Amino acid sequence: MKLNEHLKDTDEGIAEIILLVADRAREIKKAFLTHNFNSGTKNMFGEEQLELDKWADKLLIDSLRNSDLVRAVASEEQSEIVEIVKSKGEFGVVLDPLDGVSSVATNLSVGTIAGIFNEGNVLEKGNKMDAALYVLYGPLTTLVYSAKDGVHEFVLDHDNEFILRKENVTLPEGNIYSPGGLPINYVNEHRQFISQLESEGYKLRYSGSFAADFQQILTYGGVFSYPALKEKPNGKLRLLFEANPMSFIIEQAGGKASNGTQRILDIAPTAIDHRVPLYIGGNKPIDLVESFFRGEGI
Ligand code: P6P
Repeated sequence: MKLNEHLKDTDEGIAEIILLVADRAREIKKAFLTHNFNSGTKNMFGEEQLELDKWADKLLIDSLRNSDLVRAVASEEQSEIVEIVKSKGEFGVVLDPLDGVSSVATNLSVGTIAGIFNEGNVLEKGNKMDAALYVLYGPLTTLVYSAKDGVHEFVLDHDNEFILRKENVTLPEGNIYSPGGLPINYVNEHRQFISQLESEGYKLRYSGSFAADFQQILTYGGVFSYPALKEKPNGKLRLLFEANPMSFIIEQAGGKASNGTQRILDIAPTAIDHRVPLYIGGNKPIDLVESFFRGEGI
């Protein structure tokens, strides 16, 4: 089944935005060979922007602007919200055009992450999100989406069509842990959590590309974490562009996402560059880490 067929019962505007991102992903996939060099600029987080970052950001924002569906876009690569004043549409889109792009240099998988709000306020809590998706550019190019009707995975085939690979994906019980941040900077509760996982035989898999590491958790089960660190109490990952869309998806797949004390989707964004400590994966490890932050421990 093709992606557009699978979306036939989804809200028309949401379906069109998902298909738009899928269409641009076909172009992004081809661009890795030609746009992979430094742009000499930095994003609002002070991170080096590859030409690819800026090119993919412009490609997606221009398409969303021209769709006449979207009123506002918040992108990891834009320091302000892009207001599309003339749009007839009301949707809001949050976007990480190319997450983990530094991994392109080592030919590891990278992703495009997006969240969609029916009402255009892109600073809404994630629990107001109406759909989320990510494209993973790896040995295969896959697209995973949810529009509150389960999680569904598609793969780009030889005819450049996204074909259904797995419907109603659910998070299995598993023992992968994907720990971001340097151990030397761990806070005590996180250190206790990680050593408990290791004592239970969890296996470390970490690539430095959130979408790729998330895919491993969704496929094999376990937990991804980018925690509060001694020097970075809010961790590294961005609430709007990374944590919320993937937390929406993991909950639809039967998992959980927390900052250690609170459900990610219930956190009110304070600004577009809001960062959060992130634990995302199976109920068991998420409940465990929250018990450590409550001081209950094992
Ligand atoms: P580190 C990429 O820049 C990113 O935002 C996520 O994709 C990834 O999980 C994280 O940062 C990697 O951070 O500190 O391990 O390089």
